[in-house]
Amino acid sequence: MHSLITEEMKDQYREDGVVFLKQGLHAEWLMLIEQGLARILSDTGQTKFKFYEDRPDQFLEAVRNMEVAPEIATLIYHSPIADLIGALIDSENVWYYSDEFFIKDGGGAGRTPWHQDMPYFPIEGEQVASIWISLDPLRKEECLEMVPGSHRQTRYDGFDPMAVSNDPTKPYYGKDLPPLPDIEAEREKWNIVSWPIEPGDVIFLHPGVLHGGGPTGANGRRRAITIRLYGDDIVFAARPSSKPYAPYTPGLSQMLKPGEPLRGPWYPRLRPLPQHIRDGYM
Ligand SMILES: O=C(O)CCC(=O)C(=O)O
Repeated sequence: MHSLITEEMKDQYREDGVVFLKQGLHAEWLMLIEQGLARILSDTGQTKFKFYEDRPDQFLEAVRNMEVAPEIATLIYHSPIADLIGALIDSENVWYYSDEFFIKDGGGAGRTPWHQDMPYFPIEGEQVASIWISLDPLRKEECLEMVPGSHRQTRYDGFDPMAVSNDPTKPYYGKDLPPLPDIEAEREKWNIVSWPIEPGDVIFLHPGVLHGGGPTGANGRRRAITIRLYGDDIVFAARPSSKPYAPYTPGLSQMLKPGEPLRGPWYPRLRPLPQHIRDGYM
């Protein structure tokens, strides 16, 4: 458990699904993320998804970097991130769900479309949180933006990542859930929060919360990583089979039935720190 996480923050997380923590992460962990990012960018085996195929700006996404960058694995096992999230979601057991770089570089990079993460993730439960970390100082308009409390309201379909250039609300599954509202077109109707960011500041976010990412200014740079962890009450939940789960976890639906605790080779345990990880340096 972690002393930076107060009872008020836990209440706020349950209520809003969004908590801002000023200087939650030491500069040495940021240096490790930067080293991991350099490896990811030069690793041709790691897929970098370009959000806006038709635009010159660089907006790339890379997922499950822990599996290919030892720097990110070290961060996830050994930094205070798992302790911070464990305290926030009130779970002594903490597992890794995924991590994701969102890299906006070269100036003038576009928005991350508004969405909730839960429709993409084959999970249900409350004890789950993402920590969003930017390596670069950001203006409020460039930050991650969120609608507090929306994790307790309507669950919308996802957006289709292949269609963001033309229609950032185009439904991902087009099946059981209502399509995303066009929040960007009606910003004044929504209670949107964000903050100016200094490196070291972090945002905790429930994956059911509506969120989107600010664009960067002409010379802006916004290299962010989100790390998603979960606790005891998270179970496997099926999603429409027309699309793969995000991130890809082939074989998962063959191993687990809906409602079973989310355990499997994709989801290493982080807390308590497993003995084989401890043995590596003790
Ligand atoms: O950084 C961004 O622009 C998007 C982040 C995001 O969607 C997430 O952390 O789930």
